[in-house]
Amino acid sequence: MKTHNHDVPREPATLDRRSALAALGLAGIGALAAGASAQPGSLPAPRVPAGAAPSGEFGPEAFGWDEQAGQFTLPKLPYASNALEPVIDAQTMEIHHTKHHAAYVAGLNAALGELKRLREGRGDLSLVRHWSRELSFHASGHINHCLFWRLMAPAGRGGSPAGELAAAIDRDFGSLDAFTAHFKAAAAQVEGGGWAWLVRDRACGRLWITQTEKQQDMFPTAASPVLGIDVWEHAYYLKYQNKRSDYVQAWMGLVNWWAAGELFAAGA
Ligand code: MN3
Repeated sequence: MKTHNHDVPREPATLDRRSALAALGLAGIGALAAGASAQPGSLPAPRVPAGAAPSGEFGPEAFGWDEQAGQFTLPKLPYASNALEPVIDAQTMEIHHTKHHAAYVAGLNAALGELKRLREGRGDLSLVRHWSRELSFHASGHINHCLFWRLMAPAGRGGSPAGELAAAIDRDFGSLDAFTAHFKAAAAQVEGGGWAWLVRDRACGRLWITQTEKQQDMFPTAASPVLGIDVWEHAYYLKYQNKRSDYVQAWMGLVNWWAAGELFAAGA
């Protein structure tokens, strides 16, 4: 597996951060960038909810893009593989990260490479649909997992909804309890493998709860992710077997609300 060469000079963190969020397609990037100080290497003032510490979770290292290679790499987990025990056991984390997530990275790079070959006249253009599907599935799978790792924190470390995010949850769901009940039901009822998401719709600014089947199906076009839970069986089966609802219930105690606040601000 290719890794970043950390000896290569890097752009100031402000630019890396903007690029990383731009790669995600998140709106609000201009707002983040506009908060940037002129001092090289300094972080912009993130528009996180009042009272919430900026988590800085979603810098370029979160997404593993290697600009020189023009490929993605598998990002490191932001904590030890046993850091989320007992809710998520270390073996599940290790398999999920080094096998499943790594496979999405490989599939994404393969799709990007094959589509490039087609453009260069070295492939079969009738396969565009196939490789476009591969691109969509694996790109979504990769980014979903990049977000997922950082949207979790060891129990008791993730804070709680604060500031603008907390106010938006109250406005759009009525209460945190009502949000939680809706979100857990959405996660429990994903048909097959998929995800439940709290998203901020960029067209109206409201928070919605959505499901995605597989990695990307049914995701609303203007939605910007705020919080997501992986409910593919590989995320929980070793410990929870068929009891997905038990996993979802326990998972709510791992939410990194600082990171969710950062995504909420970026999706304005
Ligand atoms: Mn997964």
